[in-house]
Amino acid sequence: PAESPWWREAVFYQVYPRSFADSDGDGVGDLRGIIDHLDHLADLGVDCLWLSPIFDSPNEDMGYDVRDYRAVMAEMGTLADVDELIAGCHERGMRIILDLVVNHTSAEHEWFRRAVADPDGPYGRYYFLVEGTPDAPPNNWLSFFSGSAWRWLPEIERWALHLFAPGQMDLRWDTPAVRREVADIVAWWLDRGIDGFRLDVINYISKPEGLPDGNAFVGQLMEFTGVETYFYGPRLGEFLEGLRRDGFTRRTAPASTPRRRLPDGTLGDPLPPDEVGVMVGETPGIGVELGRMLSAAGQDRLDLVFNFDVLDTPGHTRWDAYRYDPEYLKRYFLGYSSRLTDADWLAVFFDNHDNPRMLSKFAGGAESDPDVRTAVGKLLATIQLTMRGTPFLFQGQELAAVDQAFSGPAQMRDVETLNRYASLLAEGRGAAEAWAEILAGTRDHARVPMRWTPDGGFTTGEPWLAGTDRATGFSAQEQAADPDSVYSWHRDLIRLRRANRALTAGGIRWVRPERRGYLAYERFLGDDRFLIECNITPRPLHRPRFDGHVEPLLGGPRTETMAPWAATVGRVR
Ligand code: TEU
Repeated sequence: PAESPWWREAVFYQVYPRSFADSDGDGVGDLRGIIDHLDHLADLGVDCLWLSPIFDSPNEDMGYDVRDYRAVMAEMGTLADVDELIAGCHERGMRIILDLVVNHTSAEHEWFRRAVADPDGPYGRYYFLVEGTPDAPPNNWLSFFSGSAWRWLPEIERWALHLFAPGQMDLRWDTPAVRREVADIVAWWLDRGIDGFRLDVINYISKPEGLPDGNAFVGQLMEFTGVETYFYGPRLGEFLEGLRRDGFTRRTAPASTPRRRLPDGTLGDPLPPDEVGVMVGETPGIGVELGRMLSAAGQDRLDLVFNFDVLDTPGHTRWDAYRYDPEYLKRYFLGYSSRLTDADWLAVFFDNHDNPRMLSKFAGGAESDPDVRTAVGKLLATIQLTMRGTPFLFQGQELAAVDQAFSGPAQMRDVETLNRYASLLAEGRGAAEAWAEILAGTRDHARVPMRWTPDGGFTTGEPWLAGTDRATGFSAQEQAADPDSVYSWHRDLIRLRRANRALTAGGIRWVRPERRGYLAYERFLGDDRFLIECNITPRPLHRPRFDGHVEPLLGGPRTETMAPWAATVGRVR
């Protein structure tokens, strides 16, 4: 492919601003903190930042409940800080996208306040406000954060829909004014120089006429009654095409554009503005085929989708304290990547702010041994950064971040976690059993502050959420200084990708997939061929013969036996 779009060859890096770096000592990460650490990200070599929400919010769901889309959350800074951050990224050859949460708004958003003040007025149609009686909600849908998805508003004697927290009110996308409002928000931010958005639960936005009940069995299976009625709703494609057409096509010259980053990592002149801001869809429940319908090239809908199937071994959820089956990850990629045509493209992610760390899921507690932690951190980075697709790193992965040894619910901050704990107790589960489930799956594992220095370095105050990891050698300062660290491995791999398009735009060919514990493939483009080999087991692994001379690039020579969790990258001559 002569010139694939920039986001097919980019490495994305998700910043969770609340926990990245706090510059003013209030214990909450802020935009100035990100600006102060841009060189860490530029040195790592990532191409595009994705910031979890920074808009004004009461933080019932840590910014995923927006009160004003054109104002910055007070704890995080100001619009001037955003402008400085955008310029700082572009100057370093990086793009930046924000997190657009428009399946719902905060109940404190002006639109919702106006809707409640006049439910039969224009803003009443922005939300699902259903007349009824307090004893019977309109249907059997459940919220993802425990309890019914309906909230009774006595002052107007109506039920209001909230798929998430009671303060996250679902928008009615079938109301044209809502679609126009969202398109205007997108265009407003693109004019400021943003390069696109990650779109929060964007596949939920088209609810079916009549809001029918969910199938009780499916609800029990999926743990969320009703989800099958709206997770790929009747007008989803239409709404996405409209949002792209009316919002994401750049309408004026942005304040700045990213400088071109050359194959050797040096910086060139600013690029011309992208025709369209990138659209990355967070699409829980969307599998391979539906994902292709939403994101195949030429669809004019989304550019990339997150496929959640990678996160949990089949038959398990993040709550049941299982340890991930690495053979499943191999089957996932074998299956998924073998189903994609050139028109399709995979977003490759293992971690985000909603899930425990894949390193801990893989290592199953053995990561308390720093050598295992380092090996598994490098192994996952190798797969993620050489797999055919666009890698999305989550902050901390470059430091081999792990799950936390939280000791009780008082340490939790996540609304999903706290609601689930309360509902487990209400169901009569013992406190110890309920806590074990929460400890296994809480989103707070991934939300603890970045470790910049051996003694922390995130804040000079009390962090809003305290991490428990004190292991020596895994702060950014220590990792960046160690050529054999997980950080250096990420940086070296990203440099290798940038210098060799076989590793980004190239094809993929699996090597001896039948060999248990051995995950290996070639990446190739023209005469360039690379061999990636991984031992996805905690035991030594005998490497099969390989026809061709392999020049070692990362992880050392092609020994006959691979150490536990070892990964190697070589050029095939
Ligand atoms: O996440 C939606 C989502 O898929 C997860 O919340 C998942 O449904 C939930 O954890 C149940 O397993 C997005 C954001 O990433 C998340 O942080 C927000 O809480 C949520 O939407 C609501 O905005």
